[in-house]
Amino acid sequence: MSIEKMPTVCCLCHTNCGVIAHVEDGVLVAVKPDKDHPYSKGHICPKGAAAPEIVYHPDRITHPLRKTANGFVRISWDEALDEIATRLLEIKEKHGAHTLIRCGGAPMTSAAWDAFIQLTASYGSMNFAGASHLCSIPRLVAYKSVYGNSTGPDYLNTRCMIQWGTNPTESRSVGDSGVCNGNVSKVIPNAIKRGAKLIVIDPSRTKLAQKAHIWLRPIPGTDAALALAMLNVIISEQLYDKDFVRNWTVGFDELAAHVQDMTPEWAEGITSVAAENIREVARTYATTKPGIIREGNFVDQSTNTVQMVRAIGMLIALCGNLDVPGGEIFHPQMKAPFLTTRPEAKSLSAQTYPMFPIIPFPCITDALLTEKPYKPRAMIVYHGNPLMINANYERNKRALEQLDFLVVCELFMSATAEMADIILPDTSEYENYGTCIKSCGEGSGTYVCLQNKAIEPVGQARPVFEVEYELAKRMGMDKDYVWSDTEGCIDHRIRATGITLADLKKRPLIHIAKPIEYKKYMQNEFKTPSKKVELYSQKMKDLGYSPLPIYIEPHDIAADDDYPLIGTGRRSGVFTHTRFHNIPSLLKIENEPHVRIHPDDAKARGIANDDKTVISSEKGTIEIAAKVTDETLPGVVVIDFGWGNPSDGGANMNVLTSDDVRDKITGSTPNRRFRCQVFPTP
Ligand SMILES: Nc1nc2c(c(=O)[nH]1)N[C@H]1C(S)=C(S)[C@@H](COP(=O)(O)OP(=O)(O)OC[C@H]3O[C@@H](n4cnc5c(=O)[nH]c(N)nc54)[C@H](O)[C@@H]3O)O[C@H]1N2
Ligand SMILES: Nc1nc2c(c(=O)[nH]1)N[C@H]1C(S)=C(S)[C@@H](COP(=O)(O)OP(=O)(O)OC[C@H]3O[C@@H](n4cnc5c(=O)[nH]c(N)nc54)[C@H](O)[C@@H]3O)O[C@H]1N2
Ligand code: SF4
Ligand SMILES: [Mo]
Repeated sequence: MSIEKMPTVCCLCHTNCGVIAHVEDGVLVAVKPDKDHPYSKGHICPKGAAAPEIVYHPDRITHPLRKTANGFVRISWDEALDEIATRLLEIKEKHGAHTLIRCGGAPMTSAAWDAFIQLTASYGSMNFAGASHLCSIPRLVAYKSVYGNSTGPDYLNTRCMIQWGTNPTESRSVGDSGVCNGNVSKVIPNAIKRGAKLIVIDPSRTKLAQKAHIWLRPIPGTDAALALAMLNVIISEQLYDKDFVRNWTVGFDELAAHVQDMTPEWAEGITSVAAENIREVARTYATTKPGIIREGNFVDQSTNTVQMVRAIGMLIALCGNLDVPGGEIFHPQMKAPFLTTRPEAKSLSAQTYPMFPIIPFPCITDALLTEKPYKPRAMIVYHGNPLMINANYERNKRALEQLDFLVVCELFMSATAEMADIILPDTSEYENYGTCIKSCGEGSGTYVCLQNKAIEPVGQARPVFEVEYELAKRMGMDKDYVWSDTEGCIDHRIRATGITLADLKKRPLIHIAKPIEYKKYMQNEFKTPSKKVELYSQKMKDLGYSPLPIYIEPHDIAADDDYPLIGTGRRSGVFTHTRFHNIPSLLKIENEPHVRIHPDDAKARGIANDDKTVISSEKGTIEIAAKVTDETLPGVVVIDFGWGNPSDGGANMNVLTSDDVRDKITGSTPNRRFRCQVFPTP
């Protein structure tokens, strides 16, 4: 039998590398890199290559399952769909449509964003939650408040790159950059070869930090002070772009007065980064133009996320690096309205977090436990593992136990799926069509690409949009649908691009953007209330937030005798979040999670490399092996994030994290900073 080779994109992380699915006799036998893909250029990582293991894993959920007193039992699709429709209609009747929550995760394809959105809206609920309070959206809120949108870096023309709390060697995938997982795109090394400066701001000595011309190591959670001190230097030394400030900003005088006392010496006391190094970085960034600043995911998970990122946005704007070659570019965005009905219903958190577009999951935890503003009754989880990834695992578990009805659509028995009443088996990315719309930092702009259907669904797995439509029919809501299956849904979703699924089947990657235009604000202005870059935001003031960016002390700043260490987390290139810790070829590369601990801290506790340790925080305790290394700062321990699903037996770092104190604007929780103590396992 010959092997059919089908171009597609890997959807196992956000990078979406171009790959070739090798199919023999209807079986996915291998996934190989696509050398002709314009951005990933023949890169594949171990996860991508492990796709056949993932698709045919013996633990794949391949039938609808119902929870019974004796565990999960297989049921037919009709039984599953009938039961879901009946229960949801009962709940609506008894408690109201607003008590349904749709929860997602960190989607790598459009389907993963869209599934069950229409159903939830047609039902009458605008309660959408997911991981967004921990991922990218806090940043988006911040950049919107400063200059109307977020940007993508122009690596090809840049002369200075600040990589701020991001670890592209292992992860980093924000669709705009293409700088991820090792060599997927060599944009950073290539820029260095061309003479660009690399500044890394990261408490850990990552591989990237080792390549940096300047490396700053702030104490986790203190970066806002660093950014404000950089503003202080750039303003007091008049290193900013005066024409841009004069013509395109509001609030410069207020900002200048505000940061006047926020000197590098002030920030040194908070961040432990030497004042002279803060000055050097501020001067280098302001004078080596054009420059980019790529902030990583650490900024999202903080009690001061929006104000910290606003300060970073102001650095970009003040130095004249917005929408210029080699700077931070506003990429054209496709408007893709998905909902065909938008009930007037408000989301559960619309009043608490008016600037945040979806519900921060901790609000749902609160509502389940306190019944305020009301008690959610039902939840549909798609492509997410909310029990594992939110701060304060124990509290989340107690909260999810309060639901009357939980439906989880999954590939595997995740910790969240284990709590479900009904589990629906989804098709994997190789068993169904999909699309990714991406913009790339290498100059050629936005493109749409095809996630190709390479094989038929495994077992009884069914494509989610078909399932959603079947449910809508049973609930009398199908009149709201302009599609009834995956193909129809995709065409509806991408119609604003002028491309159809049929086009993509012929040509799996189609660019939809014109060559990049710079300084678009000259014609279009900035999408802020004043139409300028807002260094002072009246809108934020009106909402009761600081109109100027501020440093807010981490809630656990005070030294604590019981929990003297600061804990934070890291991602591994081998896994994605809570996924793949059951895949044999990946476990050969990393077979258990670790805590990285500085030799001084390890010695003081009698901990040697590979020793088992017990880590406790005020929220819980985990057991995990130690890696003794000076990669991490003294006093800071770094835990591998994502382990702890029932199938992997590893430790979940979110047992230790806290949701007590949150970012005032987005409800984000400090999943990257908590106080803890580490002892050797007795
Ligand atoms: N402490 C700490 N917490 C964190 C973070 C951190 O750095 N530290 N990071 C945060 C961030 S940035 C994010 S984005 C979140 C991630 O949060 P999530 O996105 O919720 O985490 P995942 O592990 O990716 O969960 C995805 C689930 O979907 C399932 N799945 C995979 N493919 C499919 C599919 O095709 N169909 C269906 N139906 N299901 C599928 C997987 O089996 C998995 O159980 O975690 C956040 N939490
Ligand atoms: N292999 C793989 N790739 C992934 C993912 C994955 O789970 N696995 N997840 C995807 C997702 S959803 C996301 S959001 C991205 C995240 O990708 P990135 O944004 O690159 O985030 P991380 O890889 O977690 O790296 C964060 C870095 O911030 C540093 N850091 C921690 N605390 C602080 C602090 O207080 N200040 C500063 N300055 N630095 C700090 C850490 O040491 C770490 O090096 O990766 C995506 N790509
Ligand atoms: S980096 Fe790996 S997991 Fe991510 S898209 Fe590429 S091959 Fe897939
Ligand atoms: Mo994320």
